[in-house]
Amino acid sequence: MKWIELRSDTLTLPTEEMRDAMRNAEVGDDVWGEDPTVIRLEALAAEKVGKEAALFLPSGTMGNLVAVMTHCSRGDEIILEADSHIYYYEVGGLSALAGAVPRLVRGKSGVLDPDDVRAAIREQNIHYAPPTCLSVENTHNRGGGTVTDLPTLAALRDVAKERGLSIHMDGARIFNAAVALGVDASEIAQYVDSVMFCLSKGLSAPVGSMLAGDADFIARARKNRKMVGGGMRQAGVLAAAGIVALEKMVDRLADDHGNARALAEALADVAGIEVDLSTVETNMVVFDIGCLGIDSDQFAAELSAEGVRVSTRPPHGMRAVTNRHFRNEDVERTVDAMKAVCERHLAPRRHA
Ligand code: TLP
Repeated sequence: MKWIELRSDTLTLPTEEMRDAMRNAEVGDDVWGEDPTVIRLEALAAEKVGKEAALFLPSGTMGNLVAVMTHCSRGDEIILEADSHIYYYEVGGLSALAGAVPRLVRGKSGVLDPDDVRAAIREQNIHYAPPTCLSVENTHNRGGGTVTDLPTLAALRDVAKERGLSIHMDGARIFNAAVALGVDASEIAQYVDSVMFCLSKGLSAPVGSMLAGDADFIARARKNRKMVGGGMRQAGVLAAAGIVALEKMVDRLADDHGNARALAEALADVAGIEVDLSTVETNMVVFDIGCLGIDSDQFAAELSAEGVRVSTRPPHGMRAVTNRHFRNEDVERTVDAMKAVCERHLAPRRHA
């Protein structure tokens, strides 16, 4: 049976072109600054987001951690959306390792309201941790892949600057946001001082994320990356795949968005599934199965037995992430599998 894999776009496999590029990559010791392929990737990444410089890291988590370490001193306050990946899914590294104190602001499906952020930045007082950085996630994972648009980003930037804060973007999926908005990623990134983005999600590289910003910021970030063990020696074999990701894999994200939309619209008609179509802006479909009387883990296990894998958002939330291995013709099989699971639980209730 061919699996339908919707747990995450992180599960995408490298393309043949990436494997060829990896095999043939020219390499050197990147800690010594001598890996020509890493140097090429860093220059390309900086250009794509319109920044002076960029740094190659093994993961998005390390990219965000290094960004927080570089923006904040220990004990500084960082303002984040309440369900942001940095806060929710990165093992508390922002505090445990970077020493930053999170101050959370709840957005609408992950999108921050600049007025709420302004209200959260407290005037300085002897009692408070100094607010130093604002972090914005675009697209927003737990929000359902939602996009923060350019006017909102401009307003968030203005709020941060009015109060002397730097601004970081967790842009793990910035290219999904760019495709959804129909703009270059650099137009999005112009509003932030630093941006982290992943090569290993919808862009299909096997490993790697980038942190971009001005040259001084990236020089300091490079030192912090070394401190947390992210200096990678002959990393050109990985960077080579990243170059293919940035050059060849961005435009096709539109297919993932179309497939997510088609899947969401079909799921909206399935009894037992609740989906808010207004949040389906990119490659994610978040839905709720609470009315089936089972929890997320059980739903995922039963769906897996039908050949479809999705991820869970306990207690009753589910997430499906479209990616290049999921084709338009897979929508029907996916929906049929979901219907089968729902029916199994709804039918006895109807007869009760
Ligand atoms: N997200 C993963 C899981 O960690 C939840 C996924 O499957 O979506 N920022 C954002 C917005 C992310 O979604 C992720 C990964 C990261 C950062 C971290 O990237 P990695 O996995 O490379 O450390």
